[in-house]
Amino acid sequence: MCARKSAAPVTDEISTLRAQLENANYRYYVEDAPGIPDVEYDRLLRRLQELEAEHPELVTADSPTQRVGAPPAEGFPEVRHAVAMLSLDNAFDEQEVRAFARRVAERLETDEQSVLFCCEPKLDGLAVSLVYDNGVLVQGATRGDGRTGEGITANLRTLRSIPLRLRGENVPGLLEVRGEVYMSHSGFEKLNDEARTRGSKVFANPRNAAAGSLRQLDPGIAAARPLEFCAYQVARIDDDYLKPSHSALMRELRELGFRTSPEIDVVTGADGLVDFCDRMGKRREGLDYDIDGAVLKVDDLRAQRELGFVSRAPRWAMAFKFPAQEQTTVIRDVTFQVGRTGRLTPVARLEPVQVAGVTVSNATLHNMDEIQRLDARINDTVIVRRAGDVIPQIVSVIQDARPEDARVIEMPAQCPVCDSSVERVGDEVDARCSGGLFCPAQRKEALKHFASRRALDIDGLGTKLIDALVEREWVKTPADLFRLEAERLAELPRMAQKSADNLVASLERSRHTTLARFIYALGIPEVGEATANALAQHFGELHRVMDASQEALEAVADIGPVVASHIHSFFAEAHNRETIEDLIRVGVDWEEVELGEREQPLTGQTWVLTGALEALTRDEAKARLVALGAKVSGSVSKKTHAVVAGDAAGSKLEKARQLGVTVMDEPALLAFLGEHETPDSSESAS
Ligand code: JCF
Repeated sequence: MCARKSAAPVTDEISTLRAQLENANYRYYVEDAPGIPDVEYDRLLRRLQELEAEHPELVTADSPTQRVGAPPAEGFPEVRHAVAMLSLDNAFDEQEVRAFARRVAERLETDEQSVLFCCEPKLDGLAVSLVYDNGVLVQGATRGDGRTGEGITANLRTLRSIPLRLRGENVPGLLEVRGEVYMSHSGFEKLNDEARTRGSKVFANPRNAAAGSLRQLDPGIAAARPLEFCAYQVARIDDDYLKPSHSALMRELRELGFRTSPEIDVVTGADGLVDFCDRMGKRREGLDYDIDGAVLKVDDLRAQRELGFVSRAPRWAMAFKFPAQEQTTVIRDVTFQVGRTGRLTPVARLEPVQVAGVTVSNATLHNMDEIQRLDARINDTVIVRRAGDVIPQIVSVIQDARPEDARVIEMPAQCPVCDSSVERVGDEVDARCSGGLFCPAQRKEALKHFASRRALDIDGLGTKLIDALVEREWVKTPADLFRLEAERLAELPRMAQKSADNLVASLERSRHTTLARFIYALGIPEVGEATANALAQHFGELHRVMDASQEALEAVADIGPVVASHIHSFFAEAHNRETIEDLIRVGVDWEEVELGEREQPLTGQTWVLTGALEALTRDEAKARLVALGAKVSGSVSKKTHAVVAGDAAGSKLEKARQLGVTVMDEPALLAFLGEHETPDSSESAS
């Protein structure tokens, strides 16, 4: 016998659950501060679904359960917008932004520097409009042509950042809100990762992913996509809710439960506008979503009414557009670049094109697999994309534009630099030039590695200089570097006598190094800093490493058979042994690593601690790092080896991220210390 519960407690539980879930949504999506853990959210949602399944008469349109799995619609109904969805006029540079401020001030017959503007980043998504009747979401629609859009209410209901019911006691009888639906970079990456795992199609960019998701007839699909909504405009609202300014209305929208841009700012006059656009340009790379400019609005709503519209666009707003990040161009040729280990990388030579203010004429194609994935051929028209300071990428090939004379891209049989044969080992994706150090390209890269900061650290010996030295054949092997004379160096173009002297001085300094750095500098495939360190500590002496058997190498901690065989074959090559003897002949040396007093794992490294640690005090953490040979410093630079970031880490963490310095949290630090500490080192730390 199952006793039916009386209706009242169920109704209560349902409304409590709904309130808890909506609160959690609000905290998560609007305030960016999750109130409850995801598992708890899921538990509450499941409980509500259960109760509603038992009591279908209690299901309401605004219940959080209605965000998912509503039945598929039959095409989308047309929705006529009561107030047209406007387009904005564009400004492409500072001058046009200033002209906007001037026009506004003239029409308002006021001083240009006294007009307040409400500004925000321009999200690169899809505009939608939401209608609330007595606080309940009753309709959601796309922009369409501005007059008529598609009713996609069921899809929009699945977005947790769209309130199904407005918050608060006192909600307007009618509210129409506009905003942008978009996908964050992290959501997009996750979605594409999942698609890759399943073997299904990946989306080209977050905007396409968002658009594709909203166009699905099955709201279950939209529900599974990480879509977000950000409100930016009120189209209709009861008169008594009107505010004096746009920025005040935006604050009101937040109170009612909408997410608005956290970057929103009220600025003064043309200078304020220009400054805001500059700031957004700099912020752009750091944001987790795509923006394509900034939206600038006259803040005072009476002034907005006075200004009115010209044809379809308001006189009181302007979209400042960043230069486009994508352009189309043509692949004129594909050449192959040879790396340090002989790896051949295909590079597309493009018809030069301006992308975001920079001329792009090359783009990497990564490897033959990528060429196949893109189905790219020479003479194809392609879309190139430049994001921040990364190497330009080919996004896609416009297959319809393929000309008759398009040519298939093939891996050359001979190295384009030294003509040695190109080999593909086993099932490796990469093809390699077999020329080794006879190949000038490999020689250049090997020298760059040899001189790099973590190897011999030769200050002032940069890429261009190495290229020049190899091309003139002044330098063929690393040892030749130490035979360079200042007088000769000064003959190079753009090389002053002083720079030549400095370079010789820094070569002199770099001559004295450590065994670990020396081994690392040799550029043995698969031998990074850690392995070089391990070898130096284990064998203590270079000739013992050079003569070690495969088995002896495998006995070193963390060296497996593959790395051991790379090391063994490297030292088996006569020309590699000659290079080493030659380096010793020109005076490269290091202090002997004495047994028992060997180099510490962190010797030569600078670490930075920031934020609050829990398990360790700062002093303890510092002492343990110092015991391993590290220097602990208070400021982050590009020479910093790693930053340990505790709770509430601030600017140092940010700087580390900008510089690409390794960042560890406290658990990672503890694991690292646990791995590297020996009874010796922990003793000296305490
Ligand atoms: O972020 C946007 N894409 C965006 C578009 C922001 C706004 O404040 C907008 C907009 C389109 C029209 N405001 C209007 C009036």
